Amino acid sequence: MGALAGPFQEVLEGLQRSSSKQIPFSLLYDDKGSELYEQIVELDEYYPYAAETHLLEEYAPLIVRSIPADCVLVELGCGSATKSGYLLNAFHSLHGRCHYVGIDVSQSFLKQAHTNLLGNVHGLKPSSLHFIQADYMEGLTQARQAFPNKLFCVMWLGSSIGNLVAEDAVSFLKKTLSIVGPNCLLFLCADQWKDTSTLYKAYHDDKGVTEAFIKNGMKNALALLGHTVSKEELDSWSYHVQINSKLRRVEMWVTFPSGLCIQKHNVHIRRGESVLVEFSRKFTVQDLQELATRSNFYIQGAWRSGLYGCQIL
Ligand code: AVI
Repeated sequence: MGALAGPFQEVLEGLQRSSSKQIPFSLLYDDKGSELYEQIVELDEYYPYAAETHLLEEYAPLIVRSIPADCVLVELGCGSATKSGYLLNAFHSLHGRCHYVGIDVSQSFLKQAHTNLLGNVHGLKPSSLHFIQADYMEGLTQARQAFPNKLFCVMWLGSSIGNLVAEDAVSFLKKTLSIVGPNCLLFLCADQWKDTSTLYKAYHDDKGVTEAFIKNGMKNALALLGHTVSKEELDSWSYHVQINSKLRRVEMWVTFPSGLCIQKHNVHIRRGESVLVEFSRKFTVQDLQELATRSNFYIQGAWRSGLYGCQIL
């Protein structure tokens, strides 16, 4: 989907296609969607959140040894900074100091991050914490202006890179590099490609929370085109998850049994047609090598959770 178009244009472009209809995943995160996402990360089946938390909790002391002491830790989409807190704690214990910039669009998340970090990182001074309410690139630009000569370690947790197609992921990382400068470090969390059954269950949970999350995103897309979705209509849609091994991604689709026509915008969804609402890419080590190379980074260290605990690649 076009990186520069606004959401309305992106929805139009994605739904006016005669086949492979799609909507932008950003529409998933309105207030209701964000609430549902908070429930998703608590689900037993949704392993990525717990796995990443475990990895950071357990191995932060090892990970931070790769980050120079004078680095400013800059976090994209910091949320409440629960997971990054483990890294900050370890970094602060190792170096006796830690400068941090949290970037998020949500002011309430920034407040929570501030409280959590001060509570969880022993000895951290309030003056070492900075918060910027902005989108990622604007936030990075402001952070660079605030600390013009500092080495940055940009942290992007949460496996959100998986919600971008390969080209967009490369553009994103290149843009990051161009804003923060050639010597920056990147700490990126990405989910591993794994067995189909684990992947399927993580996105097709028994309680139907992910289904509600995806249908809500679809509803938001149609609302942008002026179509209000009733409860009956929403209930008539079916949700399905497809594991696309070729593209190494989990795809989340909504099917319209009776079709849908929004004449005013020339949108025609046929009976039984499906719309791709979200995908989540899962990576092999080789995929990540390729991503790094194409984005002008090189991999200095990697930590992977698995059957044998954490492995350094
Ligand atoms: C935010 N992102 C990393 C989640 C994922 O796993 O791709 C979004 C999500 N969609 C359904 N469940 C979780």
